[in-house]
Amino acid sequence: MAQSYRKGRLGGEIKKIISELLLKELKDPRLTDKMISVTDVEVSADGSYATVYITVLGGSVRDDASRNEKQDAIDGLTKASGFIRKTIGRRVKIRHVPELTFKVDESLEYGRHMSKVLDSLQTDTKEEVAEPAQEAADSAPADVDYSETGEDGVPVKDARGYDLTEEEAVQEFVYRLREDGRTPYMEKIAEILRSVDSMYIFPHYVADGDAMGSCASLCHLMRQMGKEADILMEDEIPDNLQFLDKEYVTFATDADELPQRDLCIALDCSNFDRFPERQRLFRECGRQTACIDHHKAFVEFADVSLIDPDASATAELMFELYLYMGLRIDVEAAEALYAGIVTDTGNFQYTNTTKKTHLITADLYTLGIDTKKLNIILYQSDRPQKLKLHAMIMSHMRIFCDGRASLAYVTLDMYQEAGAKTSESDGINAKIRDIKGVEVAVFMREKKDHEIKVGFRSKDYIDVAEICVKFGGGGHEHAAGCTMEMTMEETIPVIMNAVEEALKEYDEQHMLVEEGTPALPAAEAGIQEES
Ligand SMILES: [Mn+2]
Repeated sequence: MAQSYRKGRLGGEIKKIISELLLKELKDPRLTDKMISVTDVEVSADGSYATVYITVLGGSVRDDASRNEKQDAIDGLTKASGFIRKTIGRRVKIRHVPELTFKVDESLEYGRHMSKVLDSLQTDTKEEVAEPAQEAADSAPADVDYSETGEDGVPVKDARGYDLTEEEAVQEFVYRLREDGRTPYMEKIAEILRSVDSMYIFPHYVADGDAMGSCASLCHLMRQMGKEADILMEDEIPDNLQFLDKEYVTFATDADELPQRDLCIALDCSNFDRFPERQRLFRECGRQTACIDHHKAFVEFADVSLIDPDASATAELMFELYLYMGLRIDVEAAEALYAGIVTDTGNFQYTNTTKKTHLITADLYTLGIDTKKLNIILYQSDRPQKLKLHAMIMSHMRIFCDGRASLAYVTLDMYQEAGAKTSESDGINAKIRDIKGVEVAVFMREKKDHEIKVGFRSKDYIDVAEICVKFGGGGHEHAAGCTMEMTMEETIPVIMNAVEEALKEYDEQHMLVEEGTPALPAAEAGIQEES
C-alpha cells in the first residue's frame, strides 16, 4: 500500500509539471493550438517508465478530424519528451526519471479503475515491499500522513487527491473527475461555496426533479458544513418530490421579509425568467449571485456561472462539483441527485444521457441509494385526480402533419374540473411524443388569461429549440418551450403552422418531397395501426 501511494505521488508530481509546461513552456504548435489536459500519470512498479494520459478538448472520439488532433498532440508531446524529462529531473529529486509514454485517455476509466482496485488488494496481502533507498527517502511526507490517520485506516491518496481508508478505496467511484474547460468555473463556484456562511438556493418555478434534487443536495451538504442554507420557492412542490424537502424549503416572494445572506445561487435555471416572482429576492437578498445550469440556451444572469450543456442534468454537474470540492456525498445527497438525473433523462432514455451519466449513477448506487423506494415515490404515486386530468387532456389531443406531429392542451377550467394541480399535467408532452410516427409533440398549458406556456418535444431530427426561438423561447434540440401572450384558441393555429413549416423545411432539405415519395410513409401507417 505504501508503495502504491508513493507511485501515486510521483505520478501526481509528473502530472503537475507536464500541465505547467503545456501552459507556459511548450511552444510546439501541435500543443498550443488546442486544449490539452493531463488526466493521469501511471508510474510502473520499478519506476522505470510512466504512462501519461491526456485528453484533447473538443471533437468526439469517433470523428476523424479530432482523431488527428489527438495524434498530433501525442506526437508533439513525444517529441518534447526529452525536455519534459529533464524538467522533471530538476524539479523532483529522483535517481532515475521514468521514460514517458503518452496516451489519449478515451474510455478506459472503468478498466483502469478496476486494475487499481485489484492492485490495492494484492499489495494489501503482501508484507512491506522492499524499496530502493532513494525512493524511501522520497516518501518521507507520506509517513507524516500515516500517523495522522490513526491505526485503523491505511490512507490512500486517490485520483482527486483526498484521503480514503482502504475499505473506501475499494469502493472508489467508477466516475473520475477530469480537468477540462469547466475547471476554472468549478473552482470559482467551489471557492464561493467554501467561503460563504449563508445562502439562499433558487430552483426554477414549476420545479422538476432536477431542480428540486439539485437544490436539496446542495442545501443538505451546505448545512452539514455548518452554513445557513435555505431553498426559496414561489410555487408548490410537486407531490412526488416532496420527500426531497427535509425542512429546506421556504416559500417567499417578498424581498423585504428576508434577511440578507452572503449568496443567492440558482440551480437548473437557464435564464432570469425561470423564477419570475423571486427576481428581486435573487438580486437583493444575496451579497453575490451564482448559477449552475446545463441548458443549451443559457442566458447569463448571475455574477458567476457554471454551465455545462453536455450534462444530462444539473444534478449530474452538482455531483461533479461535490467531487471537485472533495465533499463527502452521503446517501441523502445521493438520493436527491438520483432524483434529478433519473427524471431529467426520462429514465435514461433521452439523448442527453451519456456514458458519464451512467458512471455517475453507478457511483450513487455505491453511496447506498434505495432505487426501489425512490422509483415508487417518483413514478408510482399518482393521485386519481391526475389520471382524470390526463383523460380530459387526451380526449382533445390531435394528430396532424400526416401523423408526424401531435398536440394537446390544458386550460385552467380543466384543472379545476379534475381537481388536479398544475404539476399534475407534467409528463403529457412526453406521452404524446411517444406515439409511433410522431416526430414533434406540442403541449400547451394555460397559465393565466392570455398566457399560454407551450412545450415542444421531438424524437429524432427536428430541432424544436429553433422553433421556440422564433417565439422568444428556447431550450434543447429535443425539448424546448416558449410563452404566448394570446388565448388558447389563438395560439393553437399559430403553433400548428410553425410545426408544419419546420417539418416541411426538413423535408425540403432532405429531398423527401422532390423525389415524389410521400414523406415518411411509415409514420402514417404507424398511426393507422394504432387507431
Ligand atoms: Mn434540468
